[in-house]
Amino acid sequence: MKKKGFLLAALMATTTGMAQDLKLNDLGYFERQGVNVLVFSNSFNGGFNDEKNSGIEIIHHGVRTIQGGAVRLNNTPEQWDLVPKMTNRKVDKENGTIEVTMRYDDYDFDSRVIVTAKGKAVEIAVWLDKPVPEKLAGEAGFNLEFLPSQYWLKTFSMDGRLNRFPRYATSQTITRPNSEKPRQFKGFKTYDDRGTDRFVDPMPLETGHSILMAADAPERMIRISSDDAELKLYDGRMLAQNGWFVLRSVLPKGKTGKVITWKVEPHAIPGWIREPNIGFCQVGYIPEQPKVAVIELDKLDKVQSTASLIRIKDDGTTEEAFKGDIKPWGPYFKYNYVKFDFSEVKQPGVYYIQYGNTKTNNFLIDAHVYDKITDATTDVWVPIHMNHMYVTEGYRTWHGEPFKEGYLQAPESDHFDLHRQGPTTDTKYKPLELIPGLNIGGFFDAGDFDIETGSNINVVQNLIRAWELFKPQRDETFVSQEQRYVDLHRPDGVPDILQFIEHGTLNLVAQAENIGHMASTLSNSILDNYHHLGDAASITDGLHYDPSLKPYEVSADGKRSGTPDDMWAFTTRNPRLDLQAAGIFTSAARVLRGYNDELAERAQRQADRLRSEAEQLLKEQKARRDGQAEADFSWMMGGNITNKLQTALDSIPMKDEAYKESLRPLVKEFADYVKGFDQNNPFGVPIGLGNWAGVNMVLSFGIAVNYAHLYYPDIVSKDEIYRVANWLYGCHPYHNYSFVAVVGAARPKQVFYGNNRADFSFIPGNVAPGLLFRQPDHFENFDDWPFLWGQNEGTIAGNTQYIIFGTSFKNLQ
Ligand SMILES: [Ca+2]
Ligand SMILES: [Ca+2]
Ligand SMILES: [Ca+2]
Repeated sequence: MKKKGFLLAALMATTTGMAQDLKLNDLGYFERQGVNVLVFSNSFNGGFNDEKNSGIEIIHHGVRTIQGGAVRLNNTPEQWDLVPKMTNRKVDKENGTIEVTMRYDDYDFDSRVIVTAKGKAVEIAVWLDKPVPEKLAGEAGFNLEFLPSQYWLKTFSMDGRLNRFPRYATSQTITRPNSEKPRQFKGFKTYDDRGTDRFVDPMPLETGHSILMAADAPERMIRISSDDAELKLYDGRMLAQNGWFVLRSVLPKGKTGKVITWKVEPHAIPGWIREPNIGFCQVGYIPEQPKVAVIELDKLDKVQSTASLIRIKDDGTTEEAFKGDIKPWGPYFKYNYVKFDFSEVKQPGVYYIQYGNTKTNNFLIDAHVYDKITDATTDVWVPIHMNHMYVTEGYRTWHGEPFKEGYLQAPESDHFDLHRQGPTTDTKYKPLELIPGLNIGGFFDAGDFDIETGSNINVVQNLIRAWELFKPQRDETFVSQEQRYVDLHRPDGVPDILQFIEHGTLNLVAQAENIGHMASTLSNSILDNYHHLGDAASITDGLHYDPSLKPYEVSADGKRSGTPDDMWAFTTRNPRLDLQAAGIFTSAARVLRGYNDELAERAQRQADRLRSEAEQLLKEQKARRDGQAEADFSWMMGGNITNKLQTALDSIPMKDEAYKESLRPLVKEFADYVKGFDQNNPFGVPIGLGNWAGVNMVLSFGIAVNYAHLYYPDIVSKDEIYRVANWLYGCHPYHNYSFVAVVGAARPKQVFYGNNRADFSFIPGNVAPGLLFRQPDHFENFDDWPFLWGQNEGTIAGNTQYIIFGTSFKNLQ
């Protein structure tokens, strides 16, 4: 494998270069044992703006605790504050420096940082070729951000004055005129000033020239000093719950050249070796399946020759049930991997793995371990994400009924969540006119509360697939469309999956009927309520927006308000989306007939109409754009072998034996592809390296393997179906927690990003995106900091995909 060979070379190069001083390694970052200093290996990409993943970053004893090192325009930058575009990055191996040029187009403002290794420290210097623009003087500064969950409750001392990082944000703020606030992304505002025309600005916790952080915690200890600039420490959580602690120095006015110099010295524990991470399936194993733990090791760690499986007996004592050889796999990115195969242990019981001095938590070997893997997702996560309903569980209300005022026609606009409304509405409605009937059914997209039409189509499609193939009869949810009320753990005589299909279909059909075609999304109109953290019912005031009233004023009849918080429907017509919807409507009509005939009828009517209109529109587009539409379409249908096979397998129930036989070469090709992952990486599944971790890809792969085994057990053996379960439930890099909230033996992940996302908690059944890759060689999944959505946010499309994966997987046991 090409990548492996390259990494092996890189590994050897970095290992031999290892010394006590920070050295610039072949991967383009500064390294010493226990400390990595990255300089714009990851740049601010503009996708979701400040994702707390960029700039100068420090990976400290294996944990990325510091990032955001860059010239910034705010004391405590929020997600939608402007981020600098990296215009150049120069790694000078000879002189041990990395130089980065940054630019703010909005202010025609360029700056440079030069980072140089100096013994155990790095020097960070900010250079200006032109003075700071007048408008940014006193605002622009060099910032570095510290992860709150790794620093709170630890000590710091500024110029010898002792203090402690606060567990919760309770420092002081001032307000300043909006005219002094640097522009935010596309001119949006993250805040509601309640008519004061002032914004909130945090005051520093401390100011000085030398700060020592976490002297009480050697893994986090760091010393930063500056002779030429004042250091100010802020708490970013004052403005946004996902803010970090920020250390900054304001750039001096009117100066050019080297304007700020910091010395940054992260402490390294002498001889530090990262604790082995023993990856295994936390949910447990059925007796007959292959059982292989993947052990992730520091590249300087000595490999043990054996590991043991220890049984916990009924009297509480333990015994060694199995001892086996450790088999090397080799380096994969930052770490070295070995495997421990204990497949021959088949006796049901409670076990743990012991490798050297490292013991795992316990897990079960038992025929029933997989029986409940989808229950939390179907009983709790999915119903909580039902929009336009009041959702309750026991004594707890998850959310009230959201968006009672409905949705307005979006005017032409750019949007903060990657949506656009084109120059025409493609509807009969005037901009900002109420489109009736849209506030029904549908599912919240993710940690945000919009209805992404594409995702909602996926949801209905996923649920229909699970229903038609496996008919899950589970009924643990009470759903009343008439009362707009959902109660968890209260059976009502109707299978829940059927009710979820109905709920998704209700919104999609309402879009087709009332808009005339599918909306791209039903989403927030203002950024200030898009970043909402809490009860969905309080995102808007539930009253129709009336521009004739003053802001915050309510009409005498209590039905209208002057607050422009109503949601918008983005209605630019996309005939391909209409075609997808038409497909879903046909399937939904088939499933709903006999349960909700009226809705089935409406779905069928819209399916027929949308299909013929969309085909006509595509034909016209094709004629206009000379083949472009067809090219796009064939690109969509191409895809990789997993998608190609899945599409083919999905047709089997409708086709004859000859069709099934004709697929055999494709299935054989897929079987080789599956086996190929044993050489690609130690975990045997496709691993995504994008800015959103790859759980969807892993689930697609898992579903395809399950179906391939179901239809062609002679080509794809049963042993293959455990790959994805292993990965999801704990056999993966970084840590060994199950990625599915509450599913797992002793250690599922505990912190996710969802609608409850300010709470350092989880919504049961959520599936995390998983391992986020940071360039050039670091995987991570935080379990003490929820707010990194690319690793911790569950999505409605992904979680319903998990339902098919889990349902098909269970059915194969
Ligand atoms: Ca969204
Ligand atoms: Ca039910
Ligand atoms: Ca409103």
